Amino acid sequence: MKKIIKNPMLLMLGLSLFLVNCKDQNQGNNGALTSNAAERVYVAPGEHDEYYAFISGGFSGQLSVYGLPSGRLFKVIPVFSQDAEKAWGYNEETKPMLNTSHGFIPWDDSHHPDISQTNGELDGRWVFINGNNTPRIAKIDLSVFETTEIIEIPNSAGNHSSAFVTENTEYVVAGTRFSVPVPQRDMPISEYKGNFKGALTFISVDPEDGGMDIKFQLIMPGFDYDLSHPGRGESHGWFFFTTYNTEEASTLLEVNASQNDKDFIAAVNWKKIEEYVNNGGGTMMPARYAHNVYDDATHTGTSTMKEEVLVVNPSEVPGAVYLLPTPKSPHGCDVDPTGEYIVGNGKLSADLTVHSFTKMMDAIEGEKFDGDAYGIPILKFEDVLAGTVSQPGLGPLHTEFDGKGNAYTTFFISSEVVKWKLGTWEVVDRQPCYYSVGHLMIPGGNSRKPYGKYVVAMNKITKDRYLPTGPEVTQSAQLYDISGEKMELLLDFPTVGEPHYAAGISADIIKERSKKIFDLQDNKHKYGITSDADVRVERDGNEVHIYMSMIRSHFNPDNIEGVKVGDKVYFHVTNLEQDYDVPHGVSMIGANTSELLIMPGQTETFVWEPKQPGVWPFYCTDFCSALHQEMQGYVRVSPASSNIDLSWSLGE
Ligand code: RUQ
Ligand code: CUA
Repeated sequence: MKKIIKNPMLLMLGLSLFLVNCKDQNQGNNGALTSNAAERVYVAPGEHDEYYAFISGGFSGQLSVYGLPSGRLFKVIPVFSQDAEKAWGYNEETKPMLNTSHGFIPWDDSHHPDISQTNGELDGRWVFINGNNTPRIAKIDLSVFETTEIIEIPNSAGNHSSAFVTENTEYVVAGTRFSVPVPQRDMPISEYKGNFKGALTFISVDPEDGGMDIKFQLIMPGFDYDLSHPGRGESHGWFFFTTYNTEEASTLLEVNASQNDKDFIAAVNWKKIEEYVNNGGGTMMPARYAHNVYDDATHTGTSTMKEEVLVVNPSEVPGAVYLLPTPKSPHGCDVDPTGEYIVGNGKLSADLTVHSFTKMMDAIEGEKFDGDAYGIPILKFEDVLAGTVSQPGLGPLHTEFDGKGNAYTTFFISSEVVKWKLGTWEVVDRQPCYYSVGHLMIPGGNSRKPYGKYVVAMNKITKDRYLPTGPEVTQSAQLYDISGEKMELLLDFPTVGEPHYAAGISADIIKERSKKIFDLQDNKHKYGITSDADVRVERDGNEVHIYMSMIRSHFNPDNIEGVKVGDKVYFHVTNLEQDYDVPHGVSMIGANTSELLIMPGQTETFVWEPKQPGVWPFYCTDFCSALHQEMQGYVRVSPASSNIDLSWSLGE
């Protein structure tokens, strides 16, 4: 029997949850709510917000788009989960996007969005986000606000230290949370130690079209890799990952993974490994993973199954990986805008640990090691330590930066945001969160140039903050003004799903590039049409293909006969509109799918398998004009044995 050692921090955890609960009772203290807070978040009707905020949906699998400072929700972009509103994962065009080596997986747990960068500054081209559960990285194109690529990550599990980009978006990086057998195989769980491995995956991003491809996987020891961030400036070329469970426990981790006084931040010199790989280094290993790409010209996704991946062991590239001791089960791993400071947010530590990149390089140079783990040199804690913020709060999770020399850390247990100074490590301000804050986000906070005007804190628990909605109440975000010495709470707004990380950017960078329509002449959809002259219905065995158009306020054709029970009826519907903000919808009674919502110039397809003879209506689901209610049609379905010819018409 293993002796279970009670950890004092775990006791504190319980105690402070109790404190949080007590605080609820005395609610009514709104923190630093100043009298003109409403004015400062008020965006007048017709006016635009200053920033976009892309807030992850956690277990919803999606990404929401908000405006700041108003907190208004503009859109939920479907990423990993089917979305009936937009037919994502329901129409034939987007089903391939949710394909994986495990088959069609229409859900995931999405945590950490990150916006593409050029020279360490946000360029607003794409947002990347991770799917934790069935490891995937998605790319959202910010000219259309749609998911246009998803790549599955083999040899990975609980893809959590993801999806963060390097300074020029050379790579989007995905680290495994759970170590697993690599390659996957049937083996006793008790043989975890030394046998399970943690893959850190570097996915290259094409500078022109953003195309993703796994460049290499670094096969690390069997720790848990929790979060990561890129180096920048001087430290560009390095990537930092927090680890916990360096004990390599496979059971009762709340105790067994809290034994070591220090875990590590793993520092990875990806430039060095890239060079090694470019010169033919690494080993190709069999691995099945899906790569799904949505083509804007064909408006269609394609899923390709890949069969191998390039793996690299740290021992093959001496000098590429080092371990920085960091107390105690660190969660967030955050790098300041200069690239000098690497903050390890030790969940179970009373102090915040900050490492220095310069000192790390000196220690490497001087070969001052403190042993190794599976051959990876461990640097001495004192040699790499820049400083500690002492006793700033309980349960530090994540840190962001304002670009003015300040850092802001969230404390889950003591439920607050704490502002402290880089270099002097003194705490200068603290504000409560309502309640149990996880991540926080300063627009541009993960770049060389943060916009240090607001911080958004994302809370796990809201209890009494809003009207109750049964046992499940909303999660929330809170907006603080950080332009002055003291943080000021301005606004509380509910979120979709559970927000983890978010990414914010000046609206000006994105809004000019936002697409208004798809050019009909560029529509290369296999079943698309560019005018009413091409409208038709074709039979191919028991498949019926309807080439249909839609324009205010009719479908063409709107009467179809000759369909039979047992047919598979494909509605390929093209929206002929070329006006901004005029989508049409289409839905069919008894169709085992959602409606389609088709943008101007776009073609989408749904399948209907009629089960009963009759005359069945379809209609437009999006209120498109004064005669929207007239936008409807009929399909006559005859018994399987009938010999009624296919025919179609409009206005006859
Ligand atoms: S992790 S708080 Cu993915 Cu911190 Cu959410
Ligand atoms: Cu078209 Cu409503």
